[in-house]
Amino acid sequence: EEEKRLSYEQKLEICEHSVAQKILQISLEKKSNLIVSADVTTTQELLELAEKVGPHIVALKTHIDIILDFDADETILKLKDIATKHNFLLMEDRKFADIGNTQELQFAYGTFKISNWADLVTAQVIAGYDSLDCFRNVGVVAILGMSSKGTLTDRNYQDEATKIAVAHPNVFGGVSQRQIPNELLLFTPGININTSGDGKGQQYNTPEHAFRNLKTDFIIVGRGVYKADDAEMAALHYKIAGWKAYRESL
Ligand code: 5FU
Repeated sequence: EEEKRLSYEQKLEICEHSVAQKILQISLEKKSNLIVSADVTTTQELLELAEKVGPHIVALKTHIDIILDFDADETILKLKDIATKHNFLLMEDRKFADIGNTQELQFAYGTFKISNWADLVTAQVIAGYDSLDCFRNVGVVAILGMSSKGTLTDRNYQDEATKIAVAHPNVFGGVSQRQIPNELLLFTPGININTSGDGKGQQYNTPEHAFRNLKTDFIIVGRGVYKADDAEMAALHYKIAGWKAYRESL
């Protein structure tokens, strides 16, 4: 079942979703396949990190509900300006996991109004195909497999989840620690060059593993960047390592 790794140019030909097209174009323009996970807890830290890593990334991944002082104008308008300036997308890692009607409310209402600003969101597919219908005007990255020790996303779950992801027009990508079909873009978290775990169940691999063995399209790095003494240098380092590993996997 192993498929040949396609280049970003080849993926542009087969991945028709508008968000897939956008992120692939940004990759080629910036020679980057790096997504930084901005798991910081204040608006100031979020904006400062976005400014620093912005030139090196294709997307900034957020967990917007961990921001202590969230404010639609202060947090989101400013983040959007930085994203426009440095040409990256906003990926909200909400991991929706409910029935369609509830997800529709969580997506558009409440404090965070994710539908107003996110270019792409993550969603579980545990509730089935129809639960993904609500994600209009956004790209969905389906959670197919998780990076943590003991995850329940075994081979059978992943195969069934992948069928839904491939079939649903709102879905253009998947998160996994395994290779997935070429019509989806693969996003791989659990990447860190300096350590193999965090003592809380997270398991890390290198960019080389992700590109060579999983044939991933994008690596997601959190603490490896935002905990570094110099987050900008760390982002540059992961960007270069990711691009080199991609080129070598072709
Ligand atoms: F779907 C997943 C997964 O399987 N593993 C993850 O680690 C998502 N993540 C997210 O990527 C997680 O919620 C963090 O936001 C980020 C990884 O951060 P780290 O600091 O690089 O471990």
